[in-house]
Amino acid sequence: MNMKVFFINYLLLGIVFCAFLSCSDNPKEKYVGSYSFPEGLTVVEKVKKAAHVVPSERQLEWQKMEFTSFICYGINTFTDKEWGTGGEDPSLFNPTNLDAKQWAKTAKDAGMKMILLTCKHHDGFCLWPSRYTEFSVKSTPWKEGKGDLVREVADACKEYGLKFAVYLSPWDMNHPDYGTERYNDYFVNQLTELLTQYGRVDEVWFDGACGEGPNGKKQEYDFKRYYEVIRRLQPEAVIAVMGPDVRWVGTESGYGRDTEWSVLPASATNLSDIAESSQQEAGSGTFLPSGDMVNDDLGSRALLADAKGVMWYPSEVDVSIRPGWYYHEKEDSQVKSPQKLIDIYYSSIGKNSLLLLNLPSDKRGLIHENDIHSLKEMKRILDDTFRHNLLLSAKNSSVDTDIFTDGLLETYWQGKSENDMIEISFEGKKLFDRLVLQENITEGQRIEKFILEGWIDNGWKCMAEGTTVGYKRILRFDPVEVEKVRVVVIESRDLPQIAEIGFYKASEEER
Ligand code: FUL
Repeated sequence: MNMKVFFINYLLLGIVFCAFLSCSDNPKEKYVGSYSFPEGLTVVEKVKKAAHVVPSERQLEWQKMEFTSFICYGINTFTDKEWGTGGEDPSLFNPTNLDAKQWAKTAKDAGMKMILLTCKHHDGFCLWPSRYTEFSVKSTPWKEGKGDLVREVADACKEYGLKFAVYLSPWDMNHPDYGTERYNDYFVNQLTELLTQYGRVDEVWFDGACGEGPNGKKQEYDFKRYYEVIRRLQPEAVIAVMGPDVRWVGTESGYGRDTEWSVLPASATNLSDIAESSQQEAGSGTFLPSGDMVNDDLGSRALLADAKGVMWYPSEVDVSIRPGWYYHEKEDSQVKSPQKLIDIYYSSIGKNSLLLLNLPSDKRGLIHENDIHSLKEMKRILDDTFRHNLLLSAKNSSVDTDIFTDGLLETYWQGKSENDMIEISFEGKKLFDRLVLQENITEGQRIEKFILEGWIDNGWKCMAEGTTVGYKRILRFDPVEVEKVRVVVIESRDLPQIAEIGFYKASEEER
């Protein structure tokens, strides 16, 4: 071979190799938690970068829980109020038959994975005997002041294999230091008690409410300091709502958005803060996502175009099984029906959110029979719907369908372009009206638009359509009987990666 041919051959090989690199999806391109856009990126480049932002380990574990329980309990339970005043007589707190195991069993039986307890609500009353205040269970007749409800719930969670989370209201209507810097010390002391005395804590939930304290002053919360304490003492715990790991969906109705992104634009200041305190690692993650978190559109291409960076900030839907967050006897007849809870399930878990459902315990210290009945029915009916994935009887597919039913995000189909499809043939005609999709979010959230098509009357017809998928998306549509379907990704931030697919026929009792 002469030198010229040798050179040309190598040049060609080089070009082919470079072309391969530039069009292949580099699986190693991952940005944990957040990514700051370099100057001069085009919208398309920004969108592609956003596709490679992935959850931190703690965020991923949190997301996989899907369904969790909130328990609002405290002095309000005994005064029949939603918000207290901080001036209540602690001796009013006197549950007659409190059984934290009944709470844990109820949550476990319903398929929930964690209990979040209101250790202190805005009134300042503590469910544990804090060393730093007398306004707690230790000043009550319950167990002659020797009780510790945080311990009882944490222990019950361990016994039932549930995770445990703490709600500690920064707003405190009782503490005399509220409104001064000393209050931040008090708050950190309380946080430290909760994070060191009860074993593992999986989520810390800070409410956004900031009202006046006993002196009529408002407090400047030192969130950065609070986050540091949590990261140091419980590095696996996510910090929710007023925190860097989990975002409030924006309503308390139980209904999430049709388009729910876990990767959102982040503002400039916020990005430097994130980099500094490194949300990626075990940093404190001080942040401020850009824009209004209750808007309908949180992640469109138009928003990304103006963004300085992006962050993984998934949505949590909190809603109560009753009209109020606390137990009120008059609401015993207003417990949400199983069908309403099922609708909420589809509108939260089925729309890329985690569902945090409040089950307020009553004055006895028990979750009321009516609430348990609704929950049990919800679980029974949903189990019935999702008992059998029709994909298990697929006979032919453009992809090996085993990867879609193994429960693993890490085994997935990757499209060859941003609009690609998977075709599936069943053994004979199948009747169904639910489609479940999951993206491999360990490599990012990408799908922006998809449709489900069925082979009907010798042609492909649209059966259902959706926008974002994320961790989980469930579509409900009128029952159709088909032998062949295809899941078509129409638009995606980068090559789509689908990890799980399910086709189901809903139980008649859902309606
Ligand atoms: C709200 C609070 O004001 C309610 O009392 C309740 O705790 C709910 C979960 O969050 O912001």
